[in-house]
Amino acid sequence: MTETQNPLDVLIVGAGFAGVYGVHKFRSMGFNVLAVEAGENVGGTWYWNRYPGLRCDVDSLEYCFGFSEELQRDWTWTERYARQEEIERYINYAADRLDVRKDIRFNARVASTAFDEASALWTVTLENGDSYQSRFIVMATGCLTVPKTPDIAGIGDFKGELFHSVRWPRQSPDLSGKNVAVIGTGSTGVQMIPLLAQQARNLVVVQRTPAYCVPARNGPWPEERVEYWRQNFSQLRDMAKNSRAGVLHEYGILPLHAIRPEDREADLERRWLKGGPNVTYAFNDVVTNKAANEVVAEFFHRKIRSAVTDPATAEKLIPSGFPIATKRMCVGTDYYETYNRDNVQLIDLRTEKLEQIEADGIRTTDGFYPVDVIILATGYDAMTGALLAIDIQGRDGHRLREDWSHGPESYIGMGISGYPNMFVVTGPGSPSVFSNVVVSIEHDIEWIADCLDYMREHGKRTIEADPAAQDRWMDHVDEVAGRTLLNEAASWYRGANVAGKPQRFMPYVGGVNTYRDTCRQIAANGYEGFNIDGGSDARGEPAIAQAADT
Ligand code: NA7
Repeated sequence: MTETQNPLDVLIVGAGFAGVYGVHKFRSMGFNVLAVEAGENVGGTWYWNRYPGLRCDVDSLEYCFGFSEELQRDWTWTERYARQEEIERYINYAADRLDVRKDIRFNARVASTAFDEASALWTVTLENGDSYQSRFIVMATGCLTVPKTPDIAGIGDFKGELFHSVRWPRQSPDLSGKNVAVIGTGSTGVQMIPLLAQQARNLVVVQRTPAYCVPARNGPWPEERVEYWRQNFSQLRDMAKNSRAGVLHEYGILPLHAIRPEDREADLERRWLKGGPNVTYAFNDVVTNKAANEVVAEFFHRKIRSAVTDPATAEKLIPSGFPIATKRMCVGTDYYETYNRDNVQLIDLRTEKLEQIEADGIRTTDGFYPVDVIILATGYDAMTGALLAIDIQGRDGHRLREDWSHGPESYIGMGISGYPNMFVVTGPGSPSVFSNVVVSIEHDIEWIADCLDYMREHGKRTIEADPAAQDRWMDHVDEVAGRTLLNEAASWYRGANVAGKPQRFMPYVGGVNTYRDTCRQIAANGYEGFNIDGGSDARGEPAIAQAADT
């Protein structure tokens, strides 16, 4: 069944932060827009994820929409690092205030999208067979939505309860009195483990790679801080947009060698006490200079040794084999201290091999750990997982799954050669997850909106990334990552956490500020690097109806 007689102007896939803003923005420009969303409600990552301890690792005052003074003024964040419930409530508040739900179809998972050359229309087909036609599609599918389930021998034989953090039940299971195992010590594991340890009878942590965890020092926002943000929001937001990561970190401006050793230590200590990832920005060369990196890493190692009572456990928790800050820094509360509890055991897979999961526990080369519950905190098929879950067919038989079989390729993260009139929000090749993702989402939606407006104004039919411009952009993405230590870690940023996934550093790390300037320049030069085609579609109508007149 085709749901609409007349094609839509814009169909958005996903109703997280990007989909909610996209519906509002494009609709306010007079476009006929619809979002389709697999979940029952808005929220995206913050709808699907609800595991114990889940918080955002960006300050709440910054991790929110910045385009509307009103939205900002009428909402009060309660804590420095907002809990999932609060963020989910915030997105629902924004969706209500912007009245976007009427243009979102929920419980609608997209199975495929196909571009038709003759009509220059996309057909978007849902899993239930319903389909829509649209002139433009905007993939707002999110970077961290598709769970990665590990292929561990015997996992199917486990007779207890098995949960994945990304699909945590709405009714959180009662773990009190149970023997629980957590597999994974990334951001998710680090947030969950201290809370699970308080509930469970025994907690077994299966660690493949130890985490670098900075203390959150979370707590209620002082009223004057909230008020300061309320009064100065636009300026502060602009500062964030013009920063390296889209966040108001305290970016060190000097390299390691320019700072005296005693001053380095004092500054690291000050930043550690302040909490949050600022400690990894103490020098401006932490991710580009091995010596600077090691100074910060050793500072962390000392902190771990002083937090953990048992020296053998402390050694197990000390990361090795990758530079600090080349995997996502974890932000936690009492993470290392949790290993001082009598009911917590740590399996370090660097020294002990996981042989298999059995009906009632986990067997390693060192012994058997009986458990009633296993929680997989094993992460996501990040950045490309949600896009490639959809069968995307572009021009001339292009299929994204094939085109990206050697790794994702895009032009400024938003356009892909072979896929006209399709835009990706926070796609690989853009700062995306290497930034405050809400700042990046807003940028991308606004850039796409300007582009749609340009297409309408000039009566253009299709816009598509030029293959040569895309190649040059990807060389640049590789080159800026290559100037850092970031390729030295087997991180999800590189796709290294998913077996068989091609490895390429996916986010653009040249800086949010630089990226925004580049995108602005591309638009100012008439969408340089994109091929723009035609004046009308096959039926002799302008590519986008002059919706401003309606
Ligand atoms: P991450 O950061 O990908 O962490 C997943 C963890 O699970 C990590 O410690 C993995 O070890 C571990 N893992 C994955 N597969 C296995 C198997 N087969 N056996 C043992 N351990 C395994 O995901 P998160 O959900 O914690 O966080 C993702 C992002 O969400 C985070 O960075 C924030 O941006 C928000 P590995 O490191 O791969 O050796």
